[in-house]
Amino acid sequence: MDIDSILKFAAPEERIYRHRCVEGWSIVVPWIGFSLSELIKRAQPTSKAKYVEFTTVYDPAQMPGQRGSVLQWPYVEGLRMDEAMHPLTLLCFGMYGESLPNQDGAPLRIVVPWKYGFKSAKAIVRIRFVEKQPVNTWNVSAPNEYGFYSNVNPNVDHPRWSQKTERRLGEFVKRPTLMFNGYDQVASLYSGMDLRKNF
Ligand SMILES: Nc1nc2c(c(=O)[nH]1)N[C@H]1C(S)=C(S)[C@@H](COP(=O)(O)O)O[C@H]1N2
Ligand SMILES: [Mo]
Repeated sequence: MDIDSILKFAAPEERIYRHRCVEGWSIVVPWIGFSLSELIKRAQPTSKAKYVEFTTVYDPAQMPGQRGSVLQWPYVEGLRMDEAMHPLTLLCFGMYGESLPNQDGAPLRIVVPWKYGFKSAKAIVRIRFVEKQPVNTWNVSAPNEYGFYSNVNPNVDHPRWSQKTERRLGEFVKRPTLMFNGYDQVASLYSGMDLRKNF
């Protein structure tokens, strides 16, 4: 599927989402896109597909940060199929009323508003449906600090800092962090799961 046909799968929507970084700051962003489910439906994965894996651009000539080994490149992220199909999961190609700037993940990224920011893979070049849980880049880098699920959760601290509060960019006083970043409608995806173990 080429980018021009993907962009025509559904009408673009503006979605104003809270974004909570794992490092304790947050921002509200007006994204443009449509539900990732629109693309997945057209790809027609079989019932063997349990997860979706996103591989992103690796181009050290253009992206000097990739010349070092801060992380294992390319940056890879993943979602469980039901998370990827959730209507809140956005396939994103714009923000602030304009097309997505390169640094925010042009031409295509995902935005998963109830998870920490690093789950929202930018500059996607390949999407695969897989049986096994994808290995995500930050989890490879520090498995005890960054899990696969990474749902925003004020009750599960990062090993090096509290996740109970956050600083909204531009504000001085910290605000309380909300479970699932306030997107309670996703809670049923995790019923019966120990979110302390599956951090
Ligand atoms: N391809 C790619 N996607 C990525 C990253 C990255 O390094 N490479 N960083 C992640 C992290 S840690 C965050 S906080 C968000 C930042 O998105 P923004 O640059 O639009 O603010 O992108 C995520 N997606
Ligand atoms: Mo981040």
